[in-house]
Amino acid sequence: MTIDKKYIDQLINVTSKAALASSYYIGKKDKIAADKAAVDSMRYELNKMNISGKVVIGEGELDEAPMLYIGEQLGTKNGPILDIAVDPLEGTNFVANNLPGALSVIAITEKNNLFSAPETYMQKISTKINEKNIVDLDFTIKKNISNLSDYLNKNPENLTACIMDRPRHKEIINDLKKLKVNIKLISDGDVAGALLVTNNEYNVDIFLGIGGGPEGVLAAAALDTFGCSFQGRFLFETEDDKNRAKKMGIKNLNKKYDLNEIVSGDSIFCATGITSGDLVTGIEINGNNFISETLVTHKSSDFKEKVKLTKQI
Ligand code: VTB
Repeated sequence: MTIDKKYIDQLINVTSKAALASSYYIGKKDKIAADKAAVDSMRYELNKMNISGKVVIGEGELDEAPMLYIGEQLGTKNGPILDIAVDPLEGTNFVANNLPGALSVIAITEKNNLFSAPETYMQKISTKINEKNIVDLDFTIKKNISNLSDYLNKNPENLTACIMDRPRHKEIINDLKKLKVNIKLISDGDVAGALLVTNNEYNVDIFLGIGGGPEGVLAAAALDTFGCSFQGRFLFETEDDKNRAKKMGIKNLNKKYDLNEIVSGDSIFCATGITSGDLVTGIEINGNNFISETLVTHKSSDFKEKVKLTKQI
């Protein structure tokens, strides 16, 4: 079974409209309003689609954030049953402060093919290669870099690692420095960070570190089509996190997941730029029209392109 190509255009429309809605808050120092604008637009557009969609990765659970919450049903119910992961505004700080890299992101799969997880942190690693036992979450940084260096036939000083700038990454960053690996530090936005391994134009060989779990699942959906590797381990730290995970059917809380355990089968992924960043350019308003750029992947048709769209506001 595959997901019909016709949904590609419809999803580009969904993330483009959400990006436009959020773009009105660029530089307005209001993360909440920027997020709400993207969420409301995304829900409105998804509800027009002939699908029977269920949010499996969203903006929290019903009791805590009643906006595109996990379990929410979307669409006219007149169409295929799909799992949906959303991050209507990835990089709230970017929009609030007019910084590069804000995205509106969605991924869909067929029913039960997208990992359903509560919002917790996730330890992640992604690389441009798709080969087992070269790079692994359980290996030391030294072993990963040495294996990657051998595999790519590049000295560590010619490798670049992307990682979020967080105190929790101090040790990893120190290890990378000792190995003379170039480091690309990002302040937020680790969906985009993980996707920088997908094309040599970004000059990133490996992405690693701890970021949001939902962002990990979304990135995995795109990395699958690009044939890149991804591994993630959810970090359930509090008792509350552990209980929520168990309620969602997660038995082994320490499990390391390979890409295809997080996303399987066919998928479509769309990430539209709100502010311009490494991956895509931001929303441009031109009179009554707006122009969006969306990174799109569709697994079964091996489609992976950046799509520019001009639409009436
Ligand atoms: C990341 C990143 C987000 O949160 O998941 C990160 O992709 C993780 O949380 O853009 P911390 O900020 O607590 O490290 C964001 O930076 C913001 O939602």
